Parts: sequence; C-alpha cells; structure tokens
Amino acid sequence: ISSRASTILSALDISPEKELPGVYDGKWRGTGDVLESVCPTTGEVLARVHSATPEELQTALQKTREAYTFFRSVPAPRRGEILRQIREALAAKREELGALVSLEMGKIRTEGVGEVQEFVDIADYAVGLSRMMNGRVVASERPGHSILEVPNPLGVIAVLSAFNFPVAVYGWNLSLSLAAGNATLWKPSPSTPLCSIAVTKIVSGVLEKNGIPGAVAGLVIGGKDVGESIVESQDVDMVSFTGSEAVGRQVGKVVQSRFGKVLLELGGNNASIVMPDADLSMAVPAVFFGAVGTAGQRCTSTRRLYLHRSIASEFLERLQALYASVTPGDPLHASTLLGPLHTRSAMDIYTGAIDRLRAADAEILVGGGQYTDLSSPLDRGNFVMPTITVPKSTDVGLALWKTETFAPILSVAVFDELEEAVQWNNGVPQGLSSSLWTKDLRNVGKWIGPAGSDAGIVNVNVGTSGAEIGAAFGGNKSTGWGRESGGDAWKQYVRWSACTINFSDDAPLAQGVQFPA
Ligand code: UN1
Repeated sequence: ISSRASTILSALDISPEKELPGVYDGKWRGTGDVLESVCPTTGEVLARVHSATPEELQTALQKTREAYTFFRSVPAPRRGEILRQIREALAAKREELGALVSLEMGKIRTEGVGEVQEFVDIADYAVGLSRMMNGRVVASERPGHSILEVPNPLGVIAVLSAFNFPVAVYGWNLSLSLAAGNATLWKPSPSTPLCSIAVTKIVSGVLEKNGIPGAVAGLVIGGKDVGESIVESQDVDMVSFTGSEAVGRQVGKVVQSRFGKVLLELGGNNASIVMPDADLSMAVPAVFFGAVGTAGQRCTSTRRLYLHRSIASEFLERLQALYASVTPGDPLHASTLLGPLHTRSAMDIYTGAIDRLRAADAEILVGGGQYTDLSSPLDRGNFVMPTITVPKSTDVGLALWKTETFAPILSVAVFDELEEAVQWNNGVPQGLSSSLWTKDLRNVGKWIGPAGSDAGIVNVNVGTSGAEIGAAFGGNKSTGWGRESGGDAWKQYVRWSACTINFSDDAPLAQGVQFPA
C-alpha cells in the first residue's frame, strides 16, 4: 500500500495490511466474502474487508434489537449528550476522515472534509432536537379528557447508504435515529467499507465510554445478499435507503409488503433555469460547481441547464471557459477540482451515455471522452472529461433527458418563456432538486408556488447541490418522497401514539354516541 494511503488509514486506526472485519455489533466480527476497497484515483487496493455471513447478519440484527430495548429507556436529553460527544469525536478527526473520503470515494479534499462537517452539523442539530422532540396536547370534545400525541422510539432502523456520500448520509440518519431512541444498523455501499469502519470506530468509542451497547450503532458490510436480507427482515422497523431508482423500487415493495416503514432517497435529474435578468457572475460558477463538483456524482448534481435565449450564448461561453480550466488530479491535493469517478463501471456508464448522445446527433460543446495523457498513477484512475452537450431535441420524454447518468454530463436547452422551462424542469420522472436564477420577484413567486417546480428542493439564486442540513432533504416522484436530515424529518424516526386520557368520573363516548341508548 502506498504511503499516500497508509498515512490516512493509520491516522484513523485502520491497519491496512490485515483483512479487516466488516461487522460491528458491540464486537468486531466478519468472516464472510472478502470485499476490496479500491482507490478510484490510482486503482490501488486499499484494504480487504470481510463481509457479514448470513449468521453474522442475524446475530447483528438480534444485538441491534437488544440495544434498542436498552436505549429506548435512556432519556432523550441524555441521548443528546451522547450525540454531543460523537459530534466532538468526529470534529477531532475532521481532516483525517475527510481525507479518507477523498481517498476511498474520490471526491476532492474540501468536499471530503465538507461531508464530515455535514455529519458534525446534523449531530449538533440532533443534540438540540433531543430536548425538543415534543408531542402535543390536543383539546378533547369530552369533559375531563385530554388527548396526547406521544412520540416514542420506533425500534431498529436500517440505513442502506450509497458510495457518493459515504459519511454524511449515514450521519443524517444516525443522528436523528439516536436522538429518537432507536438502534441503527448500517449497511454502507460495499465499495466504501473503510469510511464506514472509520466512522463506526469513532461512534462506538463514544458509546462504549458511556456504557451504551455498541449495537446502538451497528455496522454490517456486505453485498446485495446482505442488503436483501435486511430489507426483508421483520426485525427492521424502518429501512432508510439511498440509491438508484431501480433498487429503490424493489426496496419499497419488499418493505411495504411486510408493512415496515421505508424512507427512500433515489435518483435526481436536477435542472438549473437561468432567466435574462440573472446575475451571471453568480449563476455561471454555481452551475459549474453543480455539474462538475464531485465529478457529477451527487444526487443533487446539476444535469440539465435551461438558458433563456437572450443570455444563452454568453452563459455558455463563460461556462466553457471555466470547464477549460479544469484538469483532473489527485483529489487529495488542495488544488484539484476534478477527481475520478468512483468505479470502473461508472466510466462505462459515462461512455455509454456519451455514445447515445452522439448517436442522437447531440452537439458536444466540451468534453465527451476519457483522458488519454495522464501520467502514473493517475492513468489507472477513473477520470472522465466533464461534458456539456446540446441535444437536438428538447423533448424531456426522451431517454437522454429523463435518465439520470451519475457522471459529469450537463445537457443544455434554450427557452423563451419561464413557463416552458418549468414544464421541462417538471417533465422528468425524478423530483429532487431544482434552481432558478433571476432577480425578478415575480419569477420567484411562480417558481416556488403551485405551478412552479415540483422538486423537493426548490432554490433561487442557489445551485441544485450543496444543501444545508437544517431543512428536510429529499425529493418527490421517482426520487421516492423521503425526507432526511432537518425540518420535520425526525418525525419519521418515532412511532406516534394518540393517547386519550379520562380524568373524570364519567365515561362518555365520542361523537355523543349513547350505548346503551
Ligand atoms: C446525495 O447526493 O445523496 O445537498 C446527498 C447536497 C448534499 C447532500 C447530497 N448536502 O448536495
């Protein structure tokens, strides 16, 4: 293993020479199939990790249930104090963990660190929440009666997360789940095992120090079979899944068929709309970050750009100049803006999408290929050129508009009226994020109102990606309708009871029903 990698791993207490256990349920175990963590920048194998065997998964599920039984009775503010310590422990390793995200996932350093910050932020939020997860008292129609709506812990929450945010998305779920008094079992993407091991070490260190069972925040690394068993398990009260629409559709069906709760965060196909009065000095860099940042591998990445005819050519000229300044590099270096795609297969998906664009006579303004002149070791990395394309047709029903390609490909169309652009914005199956650039308040009103954007995130003069944790995060339609992180998202991590209590000496029935008459 290179010194580049071993410095990062040892700073996080991970010994790269060994085969690592990929299960934590209070104890580290794992004797199942070996998964490799491959560095997307150099192709180097960073570590080998044992996934969970079916028996180990069942044991982990059982331990998680036991941990829940203990943890649900710990007072919420005390749970908040544990979260506060987790927040401190994460912040102390912010740089190291951020570097590991860059090393293993491939996003650039500032974004890797930013992702750890996102976990720190949501932990802060959940510390406060632990004293504010209030139910309410409802006025009863009957004398001497009170109705309470009581939030209680839900049970076991399984978090199935994706490679692109190997730390933050788990952080959103864990923080709310912990505050709410649940036990959480994490199945991360099998291609980012080291991030999940490093995070679990940090979190479990805090739990163990506080005498809390480690299985309150368990980990099971594994592939499809492990994921399927979790989704099918009656022992899991809620499945929070982040990933593709295709897998999400299956997860949703299976969990629904056993009447479990499900929270889905699936694909995005996010558009930015630029009006004639937009401040281009803000809009151009924002679209650049939205489309090229994270090498186009955020759910919230900007994939579609709708430009008003009057500013289209100037906008594209300025955007192309920014694209021309991008050179691929090691995401660990501070100056790099473009890291690799996460996997080899993502490169094939990128190439396939470019081929289909070419076949459909789309104009390729920038990019449209792989780099051929990279020097070692980057020549073994998954680097692709950020691409701007102008498809021949603006018909959003076409596959090239309505399919999410998880790569830096930005498709452009020109419009004349805002209504047309909003129609295009809403015309795809996905509904995660959207962004309008304008200074005209009337446009803003249309955009955020009933005839406006139908996405879960509806921004104005802010790009499609990079949301803060304070608002509920998630999308509509085929994005799955789930909401995570801030806002009212916590309300899904509890079971609500409506408790009518009679303090009187009579027992009247509701609605004035007389029985017997
Ligand atoms: C994702 O891509 O799955 O808003 C999550 C953003 C980040 C989270 C993205 N805060 O882009």
